[in-house]
Amino acid sequence: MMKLEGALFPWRFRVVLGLLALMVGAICWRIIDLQVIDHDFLQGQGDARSLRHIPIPAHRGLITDRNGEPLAVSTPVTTLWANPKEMQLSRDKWPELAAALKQDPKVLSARLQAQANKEFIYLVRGLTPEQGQVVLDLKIPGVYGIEEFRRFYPAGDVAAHMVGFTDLDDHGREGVELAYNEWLAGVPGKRQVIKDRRGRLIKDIQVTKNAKAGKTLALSIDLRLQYLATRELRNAITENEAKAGSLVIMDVKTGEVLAMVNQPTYNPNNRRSMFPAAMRNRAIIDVFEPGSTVKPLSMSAALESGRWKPTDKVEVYPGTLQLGRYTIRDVSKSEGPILDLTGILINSSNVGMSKIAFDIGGEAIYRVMSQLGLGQYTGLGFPGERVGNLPNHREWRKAETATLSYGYGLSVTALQLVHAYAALANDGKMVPLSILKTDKLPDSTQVIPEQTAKTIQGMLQQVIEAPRGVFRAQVPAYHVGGKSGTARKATVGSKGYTENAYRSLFAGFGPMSNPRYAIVVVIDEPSKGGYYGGLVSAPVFSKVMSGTLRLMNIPPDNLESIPQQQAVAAPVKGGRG
Ligand code: 59J
Repeated sequence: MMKLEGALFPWRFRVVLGLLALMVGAICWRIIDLQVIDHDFLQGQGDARSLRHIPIPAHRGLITDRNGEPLAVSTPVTTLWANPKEMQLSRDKWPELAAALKQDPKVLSARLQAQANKEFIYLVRGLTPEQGQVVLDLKIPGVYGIEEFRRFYPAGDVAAHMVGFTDLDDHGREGVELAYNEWLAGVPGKRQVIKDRRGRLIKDIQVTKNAKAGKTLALSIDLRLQYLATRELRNAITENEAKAGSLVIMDVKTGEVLAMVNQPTYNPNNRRSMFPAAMRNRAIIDVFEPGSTVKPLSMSAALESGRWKPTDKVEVYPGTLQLGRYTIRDVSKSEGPILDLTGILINSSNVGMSKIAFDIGGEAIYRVMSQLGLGQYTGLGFPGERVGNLPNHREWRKAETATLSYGYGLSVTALQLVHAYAALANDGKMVPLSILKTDKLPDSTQVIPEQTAKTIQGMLQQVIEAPRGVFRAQVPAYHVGGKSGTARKATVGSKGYTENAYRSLFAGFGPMSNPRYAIVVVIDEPSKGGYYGGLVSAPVFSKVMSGTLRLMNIPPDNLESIPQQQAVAAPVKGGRG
């Protein structure tokens, strides 16, 4: 029998076996050490070392009024977010977090539980950096902060419809914020960092791309006028228990919109105030029948035709005019059976206006209205702008001709109406509209002969200053001109007009010595007491025009109109006592 070699050296065999066993043991130990005991530590270290790019937010450009007053400002804020998955491990910290966030602890834990498999939820956006730091200092695992910018609107509801607002991600949503988003937004930069798996910053390496800040935008509006217009329009709407309203002030020489306000309005700093009705920039997105406020335009067409002069006479008696089944009516009794052209405007005679319209034809009136921008895009570039409608007919029937001449059957925006009046005020020259501050006078187009425009200006001054004129539109110390209008509102859905829903209008300009500002006032459905444009809207025009002329330092051209102040009586020497 052959004996095993090993048997000859039993001690040597045992040593080798022992060594082998030790080596296997050591390897096993190392495996256990890496895979079980130090697993968490090593896993963490590996994940920790990863290179990332994170965006650097770009500062959004400032929006200012024409005098540099801030209307939209970006301030740094901290947004807090959580990794709910990670947060499941520290449930005991949830009440503390809820308290710091001033949130209901039940609501917060319900949210964190419901989103337990998510790795990202917003906790709260747009805290001040100080408020954010207080929460971050709690060092609750799974709670992180991001630096962002947030828009703040110092003028609040006063400039809301003009300026608009941005969404939570700082993109323009409405108004100028939307229309000029590219200009304002800038370009975000990039930063290279080392972050761990959970997004914690380990090391800031370098800025690979600098953020490019957005540019500043100076609007044409004057915040002082914006405040003035808001106050007067709001008061009138409250007093007359009206539904809504708009007011626009224009510089007739530069085409700049100096103020554009609407009621109701909203506060862009408070998303809870954003009801759809409050968010409408009615001055440009609501269209309406302008009624008698277009009579001066029809009158321009009459003068331009060469067939009429201001002193020509028209019979308006008996205040109605039958056109087949359709009756044209004058609402108020005229001062006499026969009126000249100025008298037709003063008495706002639909009959008189219609008779002139039949003579010159609908086409002539259409042409003037169209050239003055009614039913045309203004080119303002504002989101949601409506064009309205100015109908053209190949054959102008009498009813169509008459209704157009006194303001029905067409629809316009308040902005178009003020633009048309601005051209009348600017001696017939149309200047493109602008919502941005303009440095040089833009090119203008002569759309109405200068002499015609000047004659209309004189007639519109009479409309306000004549004995039976719209005296409520008068402005102390200045001569102004304008026209009121009261239009039944067309019924929605069916053809026809409502019995008791009106729109009170006023459009005018001043000062007459050198017209500089045009204003349109629209008040929708005044429901308390009177509803005539001359009663409801004319006083708003008066107050806003008065304030505008003063704020803009326009010298008075009618000092005789204000009663001379009584000389202060000198103290009588040696009087009684
Ligand atoms: C009116 C209209 C409706 C549409 C009529 C106002 C027409 C008409 C069919 C009745 C009140 C009213 C196409 S009123 O603006 O004439 O400026 O302060 O709504 O005439 O034919 O109970 N304006 N208003 N007309 N429709 N269709 C007068 C006038 C106007 C005033 C007052 C009195 C209407 C002085 C209006 C003003 O000039």
